[in-house]
Amino acid sequence: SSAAAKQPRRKPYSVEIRGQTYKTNLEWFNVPRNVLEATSRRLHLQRDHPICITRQIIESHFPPPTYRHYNEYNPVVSTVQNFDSLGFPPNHPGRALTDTYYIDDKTLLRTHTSAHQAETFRANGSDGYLISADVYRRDEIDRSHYPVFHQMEGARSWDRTKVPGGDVAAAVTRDIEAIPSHGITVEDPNPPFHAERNPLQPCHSAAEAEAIGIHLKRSLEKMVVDVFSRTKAAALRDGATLPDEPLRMRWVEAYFPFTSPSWELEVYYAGDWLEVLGCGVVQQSLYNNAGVPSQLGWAFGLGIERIAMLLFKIPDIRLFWSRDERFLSQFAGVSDSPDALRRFVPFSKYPPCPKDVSFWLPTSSSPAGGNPKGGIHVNDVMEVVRSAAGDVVEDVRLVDEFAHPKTGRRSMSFRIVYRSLERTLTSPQANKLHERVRQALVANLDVELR
Ligand code: FA5
Ligand code: MG
Repeated sequence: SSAAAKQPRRKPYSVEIRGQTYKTNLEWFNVPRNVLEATSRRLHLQRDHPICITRQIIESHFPPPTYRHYNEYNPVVSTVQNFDSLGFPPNHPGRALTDTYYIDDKTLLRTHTSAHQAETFRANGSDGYLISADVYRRDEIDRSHYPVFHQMEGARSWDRTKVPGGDVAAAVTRDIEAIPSHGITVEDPNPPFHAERNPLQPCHSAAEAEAIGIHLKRSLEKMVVDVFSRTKAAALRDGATLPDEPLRMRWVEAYFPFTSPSWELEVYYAGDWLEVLGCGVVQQSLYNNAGVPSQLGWAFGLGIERIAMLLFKIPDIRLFWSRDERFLSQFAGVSDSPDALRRFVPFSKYPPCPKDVSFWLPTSSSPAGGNPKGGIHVNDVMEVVRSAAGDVVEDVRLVDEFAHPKTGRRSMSFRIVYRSLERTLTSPQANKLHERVRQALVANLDVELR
């Protein structure tokens, strides 16, 4: 079996995802088994799961009938849905095999809920919508990144044909006045749009874009303020003494191919600014292509895990995937009565086992940085480690990279931190896992261990 372990796992000719069979293209298919298995979990729909509870709390800020809620979209989408329909250029790095999980050259696991914007703008009979779903990205491994996570997309549109004069600014301003004020000062130093950095779209009046931006920002700020007040209330229920730390939020300018102007919202958390969402004024071409050219409005996309980590004080993103009762039981009953919400109590802190691995790259490899054809991309290493050792891997970091001065041969060193969330790893167990990782690196990436 040790010889078998050294063979890279053969790629399947077809895969089943949510009851549907997809033929794979062996040159493109790059979805490891653990990621494939995650497609059936649907944590955002699992009652009393913190991802589901967080979704419900955010949804309560964007209620029907103004916002229609979509929670069942299939994770398998086309490159047109995920990229082209949103204006991503053909050479955008997000399309690379190193960043995205492909079934075949035109079919992939969505990397964001924006993949459903076009079809939802086309079909939606409401002024707005929310889409919650699992999304998939080849990415780094640490306590706030996991290859599968959940996003919520939101959008709100106004219709030119339904307002006098065809300018929606006044209608949007009336809707802003209906948003309850949250009483928190938010840092927002930039102008509502900026000719070079964050341009107004030619089809919008300045007043329209400005009003839409304000409506968007107030709606999201109010949601974040509510999440924080729930965390605070939970702490008080636990009898905790609170550090006198006010909520701090700030808006920063951003870029997305499908919105302009665009922003990201950051929240100050544990000594650092944490990005929780991206958003902006929807590019008019999306409405035009969806057959609703008289509409205009905003869209956002947020990371549900990021909000859930703030809400429950969950320290590690892997915990969301735990089936351990000591994790799940802490949220029992909260889907029905959100006021019963408690902060997460870690079962115990198990000791970390850091281990290094160094290897020579295959001589055919390209220069540093790696390209998907010849070289080794850091994301490829991340994935081999995760596939070989599973969720016991807490963190993987490139710690050294150099070329041999004589031979030019390249070497990489990674530090892998093993730490179970559920038990203490014994030293033989950690060694065994690390050996499995080392052999998997050889088998899958053709490296030579140093
Ligand atoms: C997007 O995915 C855009 N689709 C967001 C958007 C929607 C913009 C609509 C404009 C209009 P981004 O890649 O920044 O953007 O991801 C959005 C959020 O998802 C981030 O702010 C973060 O909260 C969360 N997120 C991103 N990567 C990860 C990850 N690996 N693990 C957990 N959460 C993540
Ligand atoms: Mg971002």
